[in-house]
Amino acid sequence: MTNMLADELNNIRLSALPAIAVADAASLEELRVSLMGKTGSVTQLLKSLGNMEAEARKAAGAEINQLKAEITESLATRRAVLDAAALEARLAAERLDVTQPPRPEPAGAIHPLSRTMEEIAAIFSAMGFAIKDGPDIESDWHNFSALNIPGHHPARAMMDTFYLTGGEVLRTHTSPVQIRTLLNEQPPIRIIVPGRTFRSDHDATHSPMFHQCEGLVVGEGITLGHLKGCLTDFLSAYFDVPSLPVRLRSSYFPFTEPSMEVDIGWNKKTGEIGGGTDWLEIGGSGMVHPNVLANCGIDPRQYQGFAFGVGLERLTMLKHGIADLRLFYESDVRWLRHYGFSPLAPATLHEGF
Ligand code: 2U9
Repeated sequence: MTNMLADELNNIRLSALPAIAVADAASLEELRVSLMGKTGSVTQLLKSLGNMEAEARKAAGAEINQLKAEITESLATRRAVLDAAALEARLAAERLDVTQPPRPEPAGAIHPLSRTMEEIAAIFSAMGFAIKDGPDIESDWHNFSALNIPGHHPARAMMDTFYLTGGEVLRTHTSPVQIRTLLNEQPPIRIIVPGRTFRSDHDATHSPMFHQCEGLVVGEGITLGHLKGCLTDFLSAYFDVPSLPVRLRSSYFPFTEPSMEVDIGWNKKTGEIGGGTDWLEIGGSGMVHPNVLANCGIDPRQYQGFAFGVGLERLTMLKHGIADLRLFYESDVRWLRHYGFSPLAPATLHEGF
């Protein structure tokens, strides 16, 4: 090895290694390129080996490669130090304080109709009723004929609905679910059916889509006394009035015989439920018509039943002082914020049952 080469190697070593040891990320890359890149000084020295005699090349090659190894190692050491420092800095900058309280996000609200359904479900569950549901689209038979409403019956006009091209209808009441239950299960049966219903009606007090909850009890020896007791317990719990006056008033439905409107006592002037001497219609009821039981394969001489129906919008409006039915469906978040219920405050009315 010539003295000249030895000096050059030494110069590179003395200038490169201390520079690498203190370089930042950008200058480290510059140093790497200037030393080991295609035209870097160490690379040039390696290339110059080609012009040497075999003997000299062996000695020089070993020295240059030794320098190359030292530089490679110090580059790697410095890079590792810089990477670790960069990671530390990032971890410090992106630190999350998990003990910080959450931002006050606007909470969602339970729609008043859903709340009413939950309350009714809670009350009837405590009385041993099961909760059923079924399809919105029904056959003519399940919605009308099975319920003792034949094709020519004027009740069909009162329950005008939306007819689908295949002959099905949007159900006008939840009663088809009771029909399905009577077809599939044996008495004793105790069910309520909350759900969406449809009629071809649209004005301030009627919506083409609305909600009902119907109930059905079928067993041996079921009487009108059971019907009145059950409705009285339900209505007093729902309106939170312990001795709510309940009156059954004679009426007509094709699927019940006898049939009765259900009224509760209130004060028409003040709107107070349970007080006063006025009566307010709240739903319908009756003893299940023998034809309906027979249509479902249940012997009406052995089994009797009672049924009832209430409108959920009406029950909700009365309890919470909501004046206009149409507001239920407008999805106005200001209305929902006012009349909605906290998801964290579940129905508690049935406490004490
Ligand atoms: C079966 C047998 C009998 C369900 C009943 C009513 C009376 C009734 C109305 C209340 C307000 C509908 O939403 S509303 O307009 N409902 O008056 N519903 S008896 O009777 C049945 C149901 C199913 C198998």
